[in-house]
Amino acid sequence: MERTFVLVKPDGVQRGLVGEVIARLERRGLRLVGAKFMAVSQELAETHYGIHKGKPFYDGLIKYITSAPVMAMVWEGNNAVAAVRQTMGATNPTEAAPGSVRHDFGLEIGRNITHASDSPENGIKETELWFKPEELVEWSRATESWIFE
Ligand code: IDP
Ligand code: MG
Repeated sequence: MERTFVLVKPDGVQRGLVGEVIARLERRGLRLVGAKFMAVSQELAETHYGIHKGKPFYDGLIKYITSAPVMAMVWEGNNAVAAVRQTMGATNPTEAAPGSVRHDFGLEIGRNITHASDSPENGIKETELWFKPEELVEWSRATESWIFE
């Protein structure tokens, strides 16, 4: 089943939105397989956002993501990557769909509350970067067949 890596970024944590983000993903039907509340090292931040190195917002982005704790999570489900990106909304909160997390709680692209993997390949890559295998839990819910066809 597809896995995607999700972060509640420092602004989301500071603003007390960890529970809100988790509640939305749970309600959507996704299955939580890993979670940890943690500080982000400079090295981890630079690896995670390596693709953005050299862009004008890169230094600010690294500063932002290392500025306070984050809630790192892995969620699982059919089409989990697309579903979570949709629940989070477009990168720029003023372009995010109404009802999405970034729309409902954000105003600026540099304070957009969450991260979510943008492809199934990156879902795997980012999960491996942030979590050790033993930190992930394989389990199933009694409701599984009412959520997955
Ligand atoms: P994503 O988080 O929706 O995948 P990306 O384009 O991968 O968006 O950018 C990573 C993160 O970098 C964004 O979530 C946002 O926090 C930050 N970012 C992207 N573009 C800008 C910008 O123009 N100014 C400030 N921050 C930006
Ligand atoms: Mg991205």
